[in-house]
Amino acid sequence: MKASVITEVGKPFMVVEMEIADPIGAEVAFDVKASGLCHTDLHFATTDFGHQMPALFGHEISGVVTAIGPDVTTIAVGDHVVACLVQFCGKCEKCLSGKTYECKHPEATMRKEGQPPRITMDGQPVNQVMGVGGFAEKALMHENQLAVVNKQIPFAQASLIGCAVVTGAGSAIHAAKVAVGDSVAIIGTGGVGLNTISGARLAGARRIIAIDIDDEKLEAAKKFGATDVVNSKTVDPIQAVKDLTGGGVDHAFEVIGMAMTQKQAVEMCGMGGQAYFIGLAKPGTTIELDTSLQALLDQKGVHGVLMGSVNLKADIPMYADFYVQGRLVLDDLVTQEINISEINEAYDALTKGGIIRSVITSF
Ligand code: CXF
Ligand code: ZN
Repeated sequence: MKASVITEVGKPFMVVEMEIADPIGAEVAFDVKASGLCHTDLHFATTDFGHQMPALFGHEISGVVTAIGPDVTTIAVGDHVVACLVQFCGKCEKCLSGKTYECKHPEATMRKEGQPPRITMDGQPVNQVMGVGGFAEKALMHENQLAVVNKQIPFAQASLIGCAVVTGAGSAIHAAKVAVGDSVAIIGTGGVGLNTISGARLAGARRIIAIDIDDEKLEAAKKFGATDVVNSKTVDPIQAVKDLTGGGVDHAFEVIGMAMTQKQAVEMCGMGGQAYFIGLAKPGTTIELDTSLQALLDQKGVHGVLMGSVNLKADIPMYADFYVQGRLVLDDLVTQEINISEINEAYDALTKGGIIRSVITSF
């Protein structure tokens, strides 16, 4: 099959031929119909996070099931599926208490030592990053990482549910448990930030303040449900949020992954407000916080959020239904559809701005 590999951190993506095995156990094989270019894969390809090379990235995919292993119970041939990078065993106490995103045995979704590799290149195993490996024509994954979705949702839109939507919307709905009437600020209105806005709207937030340095992105944020927009290039975002809310928000989401904006998120919270770090920051990023008497009086909280605290088997089909019912904006997230050979150019364009998501739909 055709696939796009990274052989060394800092090297470009390169289209190559790979071999993919047949499903065994609880594995599902499917034709990839759409594969989104999430910013995380660019981080992983350009900064050393310790991924074994050669690596097959791509974790935002949808497709049609072609074969299943003998132990698969939740998915059938012909189903439309969306993948998610959250790996869970379904048996540990975390999974059984409903926190699959904190699973103690994520390795249960991978083949064991001694079993033949799922994916190879020139006979050598390829690292299927986070169990997905979506920059390829075909995929082979554990059924726990796949959800079956409504066939009415187009593949490009469906693929984005697997990461941008669950991460963004889930941060508001599940991690923050935004309640009807709450006030919310979102710093960074890229693919994930726009979905945080959607999640806050679905949860009934009264005030949804979008913050970015790009007026075009802020205009887009209004379509997703932002009630107010703040350009932090021209005004101080902390003061602006305090002015709009009479003291600060109930929930502030940082979706960029930078120390400066993480600190802003904490500072724009009102009394009892909670800050959520969603964006992936470079290794070693730190912030300083005032932990004196004021911290006790403010009663704020700071949380790291992984993948919007998603329970993927329940949440992904739910978001697909919301889209089909016209209650979740996804069409405006797909900026362009590309060929698998155009990943490098598409990531360059993402870095320069003007792109929300590029989605591979041809191979
Ligand atoms: C990432 C953030 C860093 C850990 C893996 C998941 N989120 C989405 O791309
Ligand atoms: Zn992602």
